[in-house]
Amino acid sequence: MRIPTEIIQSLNEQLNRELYAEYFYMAIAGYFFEKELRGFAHFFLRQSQEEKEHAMRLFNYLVEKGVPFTPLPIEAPSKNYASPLGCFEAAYEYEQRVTLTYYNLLKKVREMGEYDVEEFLWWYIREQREEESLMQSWVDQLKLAGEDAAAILLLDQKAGKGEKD
Ligand code: OFO
Repeated sequence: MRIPTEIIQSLNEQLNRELYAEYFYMAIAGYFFEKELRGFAHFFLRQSQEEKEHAMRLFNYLVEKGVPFTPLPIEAPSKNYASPLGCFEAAYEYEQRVTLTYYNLLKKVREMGEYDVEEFLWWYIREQREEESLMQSWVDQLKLAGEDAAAILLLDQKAGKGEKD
């Protein structure tokens, strides 16, 4: 069954949000490399790579459904962040916004009876839950660390090793 045009457009916008996230996390990694906080930099590079994979999953789905690909412009993310905490807060905030866009799309496809798309979208709903929880946990840990440079360096090391908590 063909996907309605309105839904194709929304899926394409989601793909664009995933690509923006890839670019956004790359920008944050750049900020951390500049600050010599290489653990956090590598953490964000891994997240950036994951976002690319999320975009590819959407791309492959559209191809499978026979939808011609329409590229959209990707906005430039900021490279200026106030602090490590500021970076994670910005990432957490973005993840929550993305989650909302998936909820809205899921609601729409349900109302339209587009069950194949609905089934496809559930993967993203679960993924967003994980990503929100991951970013929230780093926000909480960095809040606890406060201005304590030694504590921030320890968290940086932990992030570099891929430890979550
Ligand atoms: Fe693609 O999970 Fe974040 O945005």
